[in-house]
Amino acid sequence: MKRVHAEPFDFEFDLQRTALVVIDMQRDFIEPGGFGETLGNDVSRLSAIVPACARVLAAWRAAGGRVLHTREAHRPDLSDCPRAKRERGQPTLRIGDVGPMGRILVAGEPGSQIIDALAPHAGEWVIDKPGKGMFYATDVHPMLRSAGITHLVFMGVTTEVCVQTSMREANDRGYDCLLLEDCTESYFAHFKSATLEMIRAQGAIVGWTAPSDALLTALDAQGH
Ligand code: C5J
Repeated sequence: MKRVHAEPFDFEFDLQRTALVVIDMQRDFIEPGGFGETLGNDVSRLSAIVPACARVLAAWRAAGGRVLHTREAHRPDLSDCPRAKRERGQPTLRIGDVGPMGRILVAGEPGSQIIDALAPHAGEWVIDKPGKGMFYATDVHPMLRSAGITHLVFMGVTTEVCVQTSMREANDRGYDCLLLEDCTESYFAHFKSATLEMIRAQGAIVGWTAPSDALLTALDAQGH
């Protein structure tokens, strides 16, 4: 068993039964011209976590752990995009419209690709999800269950939207979940800090949080 010094108390996991989940580290959220920017956000906040995510990913792979990458992406015919999601707000471009990185938030378009620094390796799970949570309208639960996964370590964006939603869905399905504090980010600093607090409150009501160094120490990978 591995033990991570986390809050509100240590997080223990068996590497063979744990997956590293990388939420939506795709160009649409991290780079200018994508979905994040069309909503009026400063996307440069999110790219700051990429080096920490890359360090964890390298150490996790070196330890032999399973990896799941998600992308928020809709079918090209938008049949899985509810009208309410497409029409809400005043974005400069809507889901499915053509932007500088192809059609916004559509599977297979350049904007939906995971950024090069965190590109999936062969054999890693990669799923497109139409919702904010990774369990909604996907095969993630049976896929993880059939691989014997019981624990999840989360990284990715944005903290209070797709990361938190996925963690809450996972928690309700019985997974023990750890969120790496410096490997997640929001367009709004106060939303990130509030989310970290509410996850670990009340005795880890949703899960645990820890800095990535604590995970690297548990993996015996400091210096990777
Ligand atoms: C958002 C996400 N923020 N990946 N998606 O719309 O968090």
